[in-house]
Amino acid sequence: MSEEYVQGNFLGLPEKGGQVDVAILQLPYELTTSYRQGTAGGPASCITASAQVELFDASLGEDLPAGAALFTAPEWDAEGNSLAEQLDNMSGYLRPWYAGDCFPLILGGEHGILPPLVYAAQHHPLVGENLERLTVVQIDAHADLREQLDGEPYSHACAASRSLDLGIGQLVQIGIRAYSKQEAEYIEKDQRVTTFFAHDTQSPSHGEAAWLSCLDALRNLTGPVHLTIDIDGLDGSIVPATGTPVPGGLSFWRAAETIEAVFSAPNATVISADVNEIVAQEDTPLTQFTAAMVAAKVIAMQLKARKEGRWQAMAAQAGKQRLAEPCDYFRTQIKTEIQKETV
Ligand SMILES: [Mn+2]
Repeated sequence: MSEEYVQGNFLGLPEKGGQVDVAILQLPYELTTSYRQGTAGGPASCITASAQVELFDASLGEDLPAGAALFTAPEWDAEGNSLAEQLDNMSGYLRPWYAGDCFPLILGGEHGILPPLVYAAQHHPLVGENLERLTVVQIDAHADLREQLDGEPYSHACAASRSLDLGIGQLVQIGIRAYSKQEAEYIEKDQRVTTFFAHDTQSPSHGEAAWLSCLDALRNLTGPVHLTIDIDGLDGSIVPATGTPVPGGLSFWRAAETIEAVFSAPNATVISADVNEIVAQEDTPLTQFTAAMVAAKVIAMQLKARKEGRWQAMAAQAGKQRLAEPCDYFRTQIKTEIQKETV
């Protein structure tokens, strides 16, 4: 714990005036989590649990924040009367954080935050309004490649397929172990999707070779990357309160190695990350603490990438106060889909 612990700030770290190098943005969004509810309180519980995370990261070789300015923004206020309006509001809220001057780390909230996040990320200078340039690396138990779940195409179970619909160039999935036949066929068929299944990487007999080839693939990524970490990608035993905990997942160290590999890729730039499906566990804070450790690892590796020249600010510091941009993409989209169905 830092000596001047500040309540409500990630890791309790004090802020540095108006400067923002890493922005911690909380999206307590919950609409479609299927098995268990509680993602709305997740981000705040993760901030609270982060008080117990050690500031020293061995790979960074320093205590966080290592001279950088962390800013924990007030929670997104979850406004919007419909699903489409909420998605638009989230996207509009995130967009100014993609100016290229800082690194946004988003805490969720259910995985349904991914499509509005990707829509906002297209405005990052390295993406330049062309989502084909963007690679999404997804840690998850689920493929999230469904067409719809219970009739809802923007369900958390469709987060990856909707992101592909938005036009991202590449999707790399890690930890996947719960998926449908239709999703398996999608993975087979769509050239943009590379999946490292848990039955390979976590296999007691051949897991090590599969894991090393996964890390290799990550280090060979090129261009802008968004890292989306559904905490249910980690083994259910360390995130038991998340919406749908699944056995057979990544150990904490495999999640950490994934983060290290993505950030160390010499020809890629990680432009943002999210840690989602965080749920406050009540008997012990294990789930939110695991999420906080994962988020702290992301920050440590971002600062290391900065130090080693793999991340540079591409715009002047825009400070803490950022006005949401109007966005009506999802309202237009969802209307169009409803019209299509009724025709
Ligand atoms: Mn997911």
